[in-house]
Amino acid sequence: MPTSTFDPAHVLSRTARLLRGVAAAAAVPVLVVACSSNDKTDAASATDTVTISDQWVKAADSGMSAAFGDLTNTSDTPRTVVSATSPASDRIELHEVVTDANGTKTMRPKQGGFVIPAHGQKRMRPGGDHIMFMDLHGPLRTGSATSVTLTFDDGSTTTFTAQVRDFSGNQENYVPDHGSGAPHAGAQTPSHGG
Ligand SMILES: [Cu+2]
Repeated sequence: MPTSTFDPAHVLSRTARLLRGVAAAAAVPVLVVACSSNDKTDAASATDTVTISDQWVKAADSGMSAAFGDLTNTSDTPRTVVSATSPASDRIELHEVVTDANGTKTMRPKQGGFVIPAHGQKRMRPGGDHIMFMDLHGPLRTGSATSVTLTFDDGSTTTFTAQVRDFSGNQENYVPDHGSGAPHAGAQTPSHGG
């Protein structure tokens, strides 16, 4: 009758192999974690990857004004400016300018905000997209400066300072302000007899 022999050495080596197996299995998720935390450098907030240059604000005594400049995105991910604030105005909108069949330029809130392409630029210029100050607290005098804070789609923000400059061109109409009945075409826009 064969007796089953209890061999402590054998059991130990089996246990050691099992433990090595567990350790090998555990090593896989550790590597995955290491990779994903590495990838996080690509997902840096817009604050770190979007810069502005040539920024300025149009001088105005009261009412409306606008801020302009070039936004540059150095990341692999498109970024979107979704809103803006400034101590100069409680009500700020992101505007675009559209031209109707008569050549009349009109500005209106830009749906979806300002997209800055990956490794690209978003230009904000008179006659094009701009940061609209709807209701100034007080005069914006030439030579002074005001700060503007942009909020991005990832919730991060960036604040820049813009010099106030004289600028008299591109006096576009504003869509919601259609009650006045007085067409107000830009200086270079041909009259359409309205
Ligand atoms: Cu505007």
